[in-house]
Amino acid sequence: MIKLYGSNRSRALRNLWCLKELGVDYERDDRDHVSGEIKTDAYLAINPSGKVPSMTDHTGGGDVEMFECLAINLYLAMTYGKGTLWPDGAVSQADCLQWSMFSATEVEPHTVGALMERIFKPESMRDEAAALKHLEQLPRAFTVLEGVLGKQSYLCGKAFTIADLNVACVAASLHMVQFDFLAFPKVSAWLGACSGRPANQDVVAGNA
Ligand SMILES: N[C@@H](CCC(=O)N[C@@H](CS)C(=O)NCC(=O)O)C(=O)O
Repeated sequence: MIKLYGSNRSRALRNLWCLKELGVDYERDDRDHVSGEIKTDAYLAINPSGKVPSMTDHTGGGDVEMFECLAINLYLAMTYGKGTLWPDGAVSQADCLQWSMFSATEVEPHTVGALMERIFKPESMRDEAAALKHLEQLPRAFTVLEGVLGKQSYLCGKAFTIADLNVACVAASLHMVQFDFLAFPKVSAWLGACSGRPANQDVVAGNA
């Protein structure tokens, strides 16, 4: 059985979306990352960085322990989503890795940076100039996405894959800081289509 660690207030939501897309059974351990529950020795043995999410998978006697939400999603897609979330063929599979790394390195540092400065830091510590600096970096990445999505419906072609999920779950947080998608109509429509999928809507509604 798969076990996912992390509350609905954390990046575990990204893995829940993936699990729901795949329709596989899983257990939850919804420990909160603002408590000491993720710094215990038992938990640190699973995730030495003391963060959530983490995932274990003992299906069929296996012994998988993982952290890093986007890598967990890649594992889940590779293992349980062959031919759907994990497309056939080395080129499409490499594309999934490319977009997941793009999400983690070109998009997420700036989404998180902006969210920290506008929402998550205590009000007295927020820095609007730093938030704007992060937001100013994003058009470069979104111009890349706009170009690809101008030619095809999804990042790897005609079908929704883990590439879309791993980029959309990061980009979607920008709605919390009122990022203006006006200059990126293709990205905006694609993000709406990804976020509106029943699996994600289920997670957003708290049914996970
Ligand atoms: N790169 C990690 C980041 C994980 C992360 O920062 N998780 C937050 C919750 S969303 C956390 O556990 N924070 C607690 C801490 O930093 O001590 C991932 O993408 O999974």
